[in-house]
Amino acid sequence: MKFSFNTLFALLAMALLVISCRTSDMDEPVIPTSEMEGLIKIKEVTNNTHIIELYSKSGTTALGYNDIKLRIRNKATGTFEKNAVVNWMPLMHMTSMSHSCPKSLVKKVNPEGSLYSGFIVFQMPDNSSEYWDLKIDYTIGSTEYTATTIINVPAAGKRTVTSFMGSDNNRYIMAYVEPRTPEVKTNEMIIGVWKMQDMMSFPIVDGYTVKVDPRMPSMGNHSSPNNIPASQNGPGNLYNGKLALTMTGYWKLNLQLVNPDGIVLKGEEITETNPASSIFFEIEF
Ligand SMILES: [Cu+2]
Repeated sequence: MKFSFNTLFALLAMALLVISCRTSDMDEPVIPTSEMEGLIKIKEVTNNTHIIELYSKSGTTALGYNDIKLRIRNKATGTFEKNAVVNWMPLMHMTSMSHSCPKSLVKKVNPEGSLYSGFIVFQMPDNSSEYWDLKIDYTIGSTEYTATTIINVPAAGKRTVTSFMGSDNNRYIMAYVEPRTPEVKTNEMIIGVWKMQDMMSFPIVDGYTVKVDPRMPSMGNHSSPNNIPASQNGPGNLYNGKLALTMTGYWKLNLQLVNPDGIVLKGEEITETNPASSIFFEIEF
């Protein structure tokens, strides 16, 4: 058998290709690309063992409801941890005190994937002397890890979260969740309602109703037909309703929070003499 120089060269090239593929596989582990689709990295948080990558659709964090994803890369192996049990605690450090905000549990997006997901509702913006941070505690096997990072929550032009005292003397937080991209139609609407139990715990409120009256203040304060108040399809869930938008522009979504007994805890009906409710969201599209 006779090897030509060209055959030898081709074999060598193939061998190199296989080696280089293997190497890059180890650096960037294969993960279902679908779970990362549409996500932009917010930032990386580093501790001694891991780099935690935080993601959102916009690549930023904002006042109000935030859908946040994360994955945990092992510094030593370069692979993403798939079996972590993750908890998080957002904390606002104010000059006089500290407090948390409404948040979900952190869950795996796909059982075989490496992405974790949850939401956090920042109810107030940061400023030059007061800031938010996020403490991420996670367990892999029996080992506990932690990492903390500062989260930017800039003041916003439109109101998408409201915090108030109800007539039952409970403090509530309500946040606009969907539609993120409103359209001229009857939109599926999602709103979150939480009670401030204390500075650190903000459980979801069950069994209430949120009445929404969308108005266009610049056009005679007209409303829209066929809105449906937001309610839960089960305890512990966000609230679903219908939001009818008949044209593009600025809309004020006037709100009323109603308890299971039908008592309005906060917010007023819109009438000839009352153009706006004391609690509302704002959208413009
Ligand atoms: Cu605060």
